Amino acid sequence: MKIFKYPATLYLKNKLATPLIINLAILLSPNCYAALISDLYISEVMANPDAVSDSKGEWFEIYNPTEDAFDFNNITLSDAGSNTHLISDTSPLLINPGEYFVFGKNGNEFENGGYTANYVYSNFVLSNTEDEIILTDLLGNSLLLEYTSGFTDSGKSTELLATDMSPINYAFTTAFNYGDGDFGTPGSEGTYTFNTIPVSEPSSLWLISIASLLLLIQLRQRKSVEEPQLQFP
Ligand SMILES: [Ca+2]
Ligand SMILES: [Ca+2]
Ligand SMILES: [Ca+2]
Repeated sequence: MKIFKYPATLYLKNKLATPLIINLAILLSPNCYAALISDLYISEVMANPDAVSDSKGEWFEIYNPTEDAFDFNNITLSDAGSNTHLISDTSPLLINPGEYFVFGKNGNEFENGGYTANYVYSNFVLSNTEDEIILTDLLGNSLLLEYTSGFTDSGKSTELLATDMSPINYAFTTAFNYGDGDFGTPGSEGTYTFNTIPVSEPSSLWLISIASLLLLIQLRQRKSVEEPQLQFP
């Protein structure tokens, strides 16, 4: 004799609906990006431009080594002093896997030395001696580069030549010019080739896996309840 714990509709409502809804919500969520700000690299810094003034020509570049896109909206850009800027736009500010993203002081290519800025910040200055670039999300995860004297040189960007953002792994760009003649590769590969690596599993996949596992467990439980029970006298 089959024993049903619940009528079918109730079973669906109580046992299947929640995981299914979770799965659907995750799959349909437009802002489900799994990479963290701390997974990215500050791949290049132009703190000391020569072709134009610092107030127009400073920029820095981010590289995304993960397999997930990242949205810079609601990330705070700051230093250890008073520089602070909340990155915000009406549309997603996406950096896709294996791509570069340029934060610039000035978005006008005829004024900034000739680079394309993906986002223009304010209230943030890159000192030519020592400074910090700190990007922090709402949960406190951060990406930090702290540099001291010797890190900058007039008319040359400083590029990351490894996957460890220690200042000793940065060097001046000398092989590539851009725009009005300063050295650097804003928005593109420089001397070092980064690889895209799976540093984090997409959180969406984890959630889908957990929800699917719950679903499987519940289906198995249902099956065992439905199976005929041997009755002994
Ligand atoms: Ca500067
Ligand atoms: Ca600063
Ligand atoms: Ca570059």
